[in-house]
This record gives sequence, C-alpha cells and structure tokens, in this order.
Amino acid sequence: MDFSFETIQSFVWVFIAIYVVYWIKKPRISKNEPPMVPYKFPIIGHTLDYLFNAEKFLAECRQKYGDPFNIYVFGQVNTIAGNEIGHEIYLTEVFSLRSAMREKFPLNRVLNCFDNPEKIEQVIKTIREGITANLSLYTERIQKQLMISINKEIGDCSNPKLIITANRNFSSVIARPVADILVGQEISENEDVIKAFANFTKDFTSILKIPPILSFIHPKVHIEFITLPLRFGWSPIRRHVITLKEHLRPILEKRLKDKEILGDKYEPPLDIIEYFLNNPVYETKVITDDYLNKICNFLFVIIVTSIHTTSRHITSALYDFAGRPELWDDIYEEQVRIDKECNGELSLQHINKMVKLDSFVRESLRTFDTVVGSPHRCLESYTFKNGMTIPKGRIVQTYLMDIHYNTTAYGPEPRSFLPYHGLENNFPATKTDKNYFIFGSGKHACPGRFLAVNEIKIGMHKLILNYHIKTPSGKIEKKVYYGPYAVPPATGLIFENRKK
Ligand code: HEM
Ligand SMILES: *[C@@H]1O[C@H](CO)[C@@H](O)[C@H](O)[C@H]1NC(C)=O
Ligand SMILES: *[C@@H]1O[C@H](CO)[C@@H](O)[C@H](O)[C@H]1NC(C)=O
Ligand SMILES: *[C@@H]1O[C@H](CO)[C@@H](O)[C@H](O)[C@H]1NC(C)=O
Ligand SMILES: CC(=O)N[C@H]1CO[C@H](CO)[C@@H](O)[C@@H]1O
Repeated sequence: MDFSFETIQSFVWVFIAIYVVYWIKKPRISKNEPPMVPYKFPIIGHTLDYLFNAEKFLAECRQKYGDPFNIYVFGQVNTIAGNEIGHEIYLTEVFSLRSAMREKFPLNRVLNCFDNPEKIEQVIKTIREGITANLSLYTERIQKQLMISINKEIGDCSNPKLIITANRNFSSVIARPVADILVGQEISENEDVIKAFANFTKDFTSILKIPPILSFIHPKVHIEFITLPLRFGWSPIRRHVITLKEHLRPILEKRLKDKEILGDKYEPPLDIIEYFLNNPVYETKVITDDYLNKICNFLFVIIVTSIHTTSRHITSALYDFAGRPELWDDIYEEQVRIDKECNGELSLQHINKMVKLDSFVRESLRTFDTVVGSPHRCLESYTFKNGMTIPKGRIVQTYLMDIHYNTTAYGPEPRSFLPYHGLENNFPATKTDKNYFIFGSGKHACPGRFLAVNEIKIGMHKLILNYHIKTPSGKIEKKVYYGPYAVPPATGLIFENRKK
C-alpha cells in the first residue's frame, strides 16, 4: 500500500480536526480479549508506530504481551496473531481474507465478480484445473515468453547495464507468460494486450495512494471517499478492459465458428479462454458485449492476483541473488548443468531438478520481510484455543515476521539468509508450512503458487545463465517499506553478459 507523504501539511490539519471531534471515541474492549497494548494519544493510538516503526514496535509488543495482542491503528482495533495463534485463523471459515480486502483493496468496485463468492470459486477452480494441473503443458510456452521479455527488457549487456525500475520492468516480463496462458498465443503477441496486463494492477492501485485518514472515522468512509470518482464513471483501468475486449472478440468469434464447422475435428487450443468457452456455465452461441464483460472480469481477477505478486517476488529474488556473491557459482553451476541436459528447452522435470534454485527462491520468499499482512475479518465472535475471544468484525493481521523468524524452525539466527534450508529439509518453495506463510495456509492457500514459483524459477534460470547480476553497491540492498509492507529495493540491478 502506498501513502503519499507529500501532503503532510493537509494531513496534519485534517488530523487535528478529526482529533477534536473524535477524541472521545474510544475502542471498546470486552473481557476475554487479547491484551490491548497501551497508547498515549486517543484516536491516533499506535498509528504512527505502525506506519514508521512497525518492525521494532511489534517485536516489543510481542515480547511484552505475548501472542496475540491488540493494537489501535487508523481508529480501529486490530488483533495481531503471531506464531502461536496465527495458524488458527487459516483453519476456519470464520476468518475471511476477501471480506477484509474489500476495505483495503476495493477491487469489487471495478470488477463486480469480486463480490460474488461463486465466481471467485470458479476462478480458483480454473487456476487449479486449468493452470496448475496442466503446468507441464505450459512450461515450454512460459519459457519462450519469458525469453522474449528478457531480450526486450534487458537485452544485450556487453557493457554492464543498470536497470533501475526493475520492479516495473518485471511486471511486463511476467505479463507475457500470463497472457499466453490466459488468452492464448495469438493475442499475447500483441504489445497493447501485454501492457494492459502489466499495468492493470498498478493503475488500479493509483486510487489507493490517498492516505487512509478518513479511516479514523470509519474504514467505510475512507473506502467510499477513494472510490467516489469510480461512481462518476472515472476508471483508471477502463482502457485496459477495452483493449482486451477489442482483441478478444474476433478470436472468440473465430473459435465458435471453427467449432461449428469442424465439429469433432476441432482442435481446442490450450488456454484459459478455451476452458472458459467449454465451461457449461459460460456456454454461448454468440459473443455479446455482455459476454465479453463477463470473461474480462474473470480474466482480470487472475491478472490482478498473479502479475504484481509474481513480479514483485522475482525482483526481490534477483536482489537477493545479486547481493550475495558467495552463492553465485554454486547456483550458476546447477543452471548450466540443467541447461545442458535439456538443450535449452526446459520441461517441468528439468525445473523440478533446480533444487538449489528452488531452495534459494523459498528463502527469498521467507525473508521478504513484510512485518504483518494478510488481514482477515472475523465474521462472527470467535474464541481462540487459548480462551481469548474477539468480536465479530475485528480485523486480524498475521504477524508474518514472527512466523518466518522462528528459532525452532530456522535455528538461532532465523533472520540470516539460509539459501539451502529448503533443500536440506525437503521443503519446496511451493509448500506451505507452519513457519512459511508467504502463500497463506490451509484451504485458502494461494492456488497460483505453483505457477508463480515456476515462472520465478524459469526466469531466474535464464537470467543467471545469460548475465552476471550485481547490485550497484556490491552489497545487499535494503527493502523499501510502506508502513509494515515491504517492496523490493529500488536501487536497480546491473546486468552484464556472461561470456560463453
Ligand atoms: C509469488 C507470488 C504470489 C504470492 C506471494 C501469493 C500470495 C497469496 C496469499 C498470501 C494468498 C492468501 C492465502 C490465504 O488466505 O491463505 C493468496 C491468494 C490467492 N492467490 Fe496468490 N500469490 C502469488 C501468486 C499468485 C498467482 C500467480 C495467482 C494466479 C495464477 C494467484 C492467485 C491467487 C488467488 C485467486 C487467491 C485467492 C484465494 C482465495 O481467496 O481463496 N496468486 N495468494
Ligand atoms: C489440460 O490439458 C489437456 C490436454 O491438452 C486438455 O485436454 C484439458 O482440457 C486441459 N485442461 C484444462 C482445464 O484446460
Ligand atoms: C504502462 O505504464 C508505463 C509506466 O507507467 C507507461 O509508460 C505506459 O504508457 C503504460 N501503458 C499503458 C498501455 O497504459
Ligand atoms: C516456532 O514455531 C512452532 C510451531 O509454530 C512453535 O511450536 C514454537 O513455539 C515456535 N518457537 C518459538 C521460539 O517461538
Ligand atoms: C518496459 C520498461 O519499463 N522498460 C524499462 C526498464 O528499465 C530501463 C532502465 O530504467 C528503462 O530504460 C526501460 O524503459
């Protein structure tokens, strides 16, 4: 989440106004609640600590008050659940990520199917059956698309090249294979479609740049305020939807026609739109505007959950690699060996053999360093196994650092980068575990994680084979923080061709 800090002055004034009006508003905490961390200023509560000092502040709270505890941020009580309690949140349907996301990331205001649990279940089923189960059939295409991206975005680096906006660059790198899988090989050759895929999430999040000051009154007030322009017809993402619709229509019409003419001889292309066309729920004889809207809605849910996340983590993994020269040779050696074995054409078996790279990627995901995340809303009053109770409506945040930096699981120095921990313990990067929550846990764990890790591994494999990758400082670069949320460093990376 981005906060614009330039508007600090107006921020202060609005703040004072709200402070005066609402200084009486106090959080009500019932008897058996987790301990409330004391605070000095009404309304503001722990907001400033949460925004500017989350890591240290929460570590102190954890030590003093145990697990879980309550803090007071943006006028709301949040329960912070760490290593001992965190797992419970993911085991029951009482806690809902989607319900909490509606207030943080109001995508439902632009993609109406986001409000419909059935539609989301269909998306998840599609990812499982259409993508994960057929991943081996997509691998060659993912590889090809990633190579096109790499050649385009990074290209020839006979002279070392500093690529500054690595994060942005990588969203178009990842957009290409995702487009290929979703809408097929033909449309994914179109640069406008790739841009629409790559920019969709970024443009949507432009409405989130407004600091959540009005949340002090109520989170709903903030959400109504920031989505106000949408109601008057402004939409940061409309042009992306239009681009995709324009290119989809002729392709879908052609497929329907071919099917009619060829009958049994029709050879269905392998992609998600074909899966969609064959789904009885979405069966159609004509491609109407309404139908196109439906399919775009569906596709953009996958786009918004897949591209930004994956590009953020491949970027971060590259910084992790670039900052650790001691690992370069070992991991490069594995990639060269596999490259020779497959003659440059990776199959899923070859990707599964990249065990050192897999372990490295897992470690990069584990040490991503978001302090707390994955907000879940409590849908009805709930009592934890330890007897503590929280009321309906409460937001529970997962204290990821507490889970990922557990000394029992990761030894006396859990914060250090342990590149081969996954390899030595037989934990693949896709496997969720009680001390590895980057993909969530339980029934709702990220259904896209197999695709994501696959893309990251293929991408890194190709990059490491082709380039020396360094940080400008020669050291490990620091992550950038927005409140408790981490994003990859912004210093850029230096790419230089390897001599072959
Ligand atoms: C490195 C990349 C990714 C990370 C770190 C990530 C992380 C997550 C997390 C933490 C959750 C919540 C899980 C929970 O509540 O237990 C989630 C849910 C989800 N992810 Fe991912 N994800 C990634 C990539 C992807 C990709 C590539 C796709 C699509 C192909 C995807 C689709 C989804 C969907 C649809 C959900 C919602 C599941 C539900 O509501 O039940 N994700 N992801
Ligand atoms: C998976 O691939 C097979 C073989 O090409 C195909 O018949 C099947 O429809 C695919 N599944 C999905 C859900 O796309
Ligand atoms: C996508 O975003 C980039 C960077 O902000 C911008 O230069 C480009 O014009 C955008 N493309 C589209 C189609 O919106
Ligand atoms: C580490 O995690 C395990 C499992 O969640 C837990 O039982 C153990 O108490 C944790 N260790 C520490 C030192 O917090
Ligand atoms: C597509 C894209 O954003 N490419 C950029 C990648 O990074 C370099 C270096 O900052 C830019 O010059 C490219 O325009």
